[in-house]
Amino acid sequence: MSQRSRPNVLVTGTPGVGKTTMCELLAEEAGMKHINFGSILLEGGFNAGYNAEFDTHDVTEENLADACDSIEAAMGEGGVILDYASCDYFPERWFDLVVVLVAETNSLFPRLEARGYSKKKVTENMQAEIFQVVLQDAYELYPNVRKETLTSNTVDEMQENIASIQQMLQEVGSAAK
Ligand code: DAT
Repeated sequence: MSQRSRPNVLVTGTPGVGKTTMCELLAEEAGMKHINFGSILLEGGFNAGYNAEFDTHDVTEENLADACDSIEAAMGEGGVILDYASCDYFPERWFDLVVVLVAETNSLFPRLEARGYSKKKVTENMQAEIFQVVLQDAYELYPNVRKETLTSNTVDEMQENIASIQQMLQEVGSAAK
């Protein structure tokens, strides 16, 4: 049973949809703790080194398990916004709300290009968004948690999303799981 006093939310979605930008603002407004899981993998050394072919850091199952262990205490305390482009390894018991951010291809493409991603990496991420890979994973993996899909094409939409997530967090509370 969950002992946390405040709800946790997972914010997931394809790279570039706007997770980190929104999570930083949400954390500030709501007085929550923002955990960027990608940064934990990189900065905490939970990776198997840079892979030039795929322009990314390789991450093993053991790395993921260790990185999850490293945030277990914070998740147990509650009031966490967990931000990551995949949700495969996070236990359902961590979350009171799961938000999948999505963006139109016209919005996403220039954001990925602006990051200096290789053509291959831009294409992979565009395809992942079009085929709703992360969205489908989230809806399959967390059957018992409230899930919402929010579009993040414009700054106005991002601000609306921040307000509606705060409302949803009040509605879900930190249900015992
Ligand atoms: P993610 O964390 O999902 O990879 P990000 O927050 O780093 O994405 O955002 C990628 C880029 O897009 C960044 O330059 C900020 C911009 N951006 C994010 N959300 C946006 C929005 N709703 N409207 C316009 N630009 C946005």
